[in-house]
Amino acid sequence: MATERTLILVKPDGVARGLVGEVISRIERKGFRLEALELRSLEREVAEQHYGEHTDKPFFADLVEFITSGPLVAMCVAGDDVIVGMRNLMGATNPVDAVPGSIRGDLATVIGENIVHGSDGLDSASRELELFFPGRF
Ligand code: IDP
Ligand code: MG
Repeated sequence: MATERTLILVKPDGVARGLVGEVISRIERKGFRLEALELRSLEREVAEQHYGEHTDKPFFADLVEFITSGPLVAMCVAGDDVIVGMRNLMGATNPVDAVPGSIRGDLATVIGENIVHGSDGLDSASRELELFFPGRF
């Protein structure tokens, strides 16, 4: 068991649908802690850096377009094994495969609008937290 931090986003679809409270509530009920929270829009450059690993994917342009399409909520979430814990709370990337009980399994239907982002490892967590909350963690 390790205490970790991760970057969680409620993406523009989640904000537009009024699901910020729902997502935060699930995070808090699980026992994870909010250490930073901000409602903001993403500049294209930040979005492209955030999703840098997907630059060559066919869906990259749509992904950047979508994540910059409206306000999102960025959070630093901390807790025991929070990186994998949040990935489990979120559910599979494609809501079709996400189990009921998970955020994507309960609340989303299509892969392009799957409500939440969560860092997928220690390295991406520190890189993404630095991108969204420079110098704070
Ligand atoms: P993750 O969000 O579960 O970590 P990634 O593979 O890192 O999933 O992909 C980032 C985001 O890009 C996904 O959350 C999803 O919104 C979108 N995405 C991933 N794969 C596809 C795809 O095949 N078509 C369209 N969008 C995709
Ligand atoms: Mg990912």
